[in-house]
Amino acid sequence: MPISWYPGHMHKARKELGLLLRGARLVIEVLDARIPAASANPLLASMRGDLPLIRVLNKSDLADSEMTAVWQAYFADFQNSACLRSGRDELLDRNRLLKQINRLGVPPAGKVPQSGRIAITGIPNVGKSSLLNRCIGRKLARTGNTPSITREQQFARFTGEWTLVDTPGMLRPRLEDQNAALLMACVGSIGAAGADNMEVAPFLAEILLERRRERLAERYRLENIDISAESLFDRIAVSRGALRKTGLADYDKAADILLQDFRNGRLGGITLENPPNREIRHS
Ligand SMILES: Nc1nc2c(ncn2[C@@H]2O[C@H](COP(=O)(O)OP(=O)(O)OP(=O)(O)O)[C@@H](O)[C@H]2O)c(=O)[nH]1
Ligand SMILES: [Mg+2]
Repeated sequence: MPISWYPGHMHKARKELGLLLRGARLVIEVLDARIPAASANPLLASMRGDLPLIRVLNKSDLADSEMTAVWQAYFADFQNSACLRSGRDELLDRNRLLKQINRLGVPPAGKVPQSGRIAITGIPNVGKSSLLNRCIGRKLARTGNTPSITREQQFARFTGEWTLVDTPGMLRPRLEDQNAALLMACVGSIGAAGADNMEVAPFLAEILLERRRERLAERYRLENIDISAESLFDRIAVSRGALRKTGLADYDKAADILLQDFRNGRLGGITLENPPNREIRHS
């Protein structure tokens, strides 16, 4: 079953974002540092036009730190933009953001009330509302660890010159790139309504076996490190007691355990994709 998720509220969000960008001066695109390419929305690239862009590689605490640096260097080559990293251990806050805005040379707002808008955009669940709250120093926007928490744009005075605007998470209407769709599902940007765990977890298992085999062996007490993705789920079920009454593995539960462990960083910081033309790191 191909992954496809474009509920009605996203259609509305897209139209409203179009209107917002007409009056905005700067765009922030929050990306998930574990999937910096797959979490970039090509729709935004076409809607943004010539507006300067700050990419935020967010949740860097859950990604491979060295790989985040590689991605940052990759994005540094893009014109009219900047790329910052942010995570629990290196939070992008008000001061860092203001410094970057100045460095980009974005002209400050004039007297027109709309001229200082900064649109915070991105796919669902990447941390847009958390970023807004942090920058204004209070919990204005609702946050939560499931996709599509934010349903309306939210305006917040940032400085005398700038207003930050949180926007609802948005995907493309059609997810032509199914590899990217699966990566988005791995990090929790497409929820259970759009993607089947029984497809997403084996996909994730293949990547983790390639990149973090030893970490998996440690966490799930694998005796044989040369295990296939299929046997990995048997092993997870046994080591975590995810068994049916018959004693057979409960694959639904095992799939959920792997996804939750990955999403919550219990398998360590892992980046799932590399910039174009970079070799895959094995560690
Ligand atoms: N580990 C980690 N979690 C984060 C970080 N930033 C945000 N989160 C968590 O990620 C989840 C989603 O954050 P939100 O700010 O609600 O994300 P959003 O992009 O506004 O999501 P939607 O409104 O649903 O599109 C929340 O549980 C946050 O606490 C981060 O840097 N590291
Ligand atoms: Mg939000």
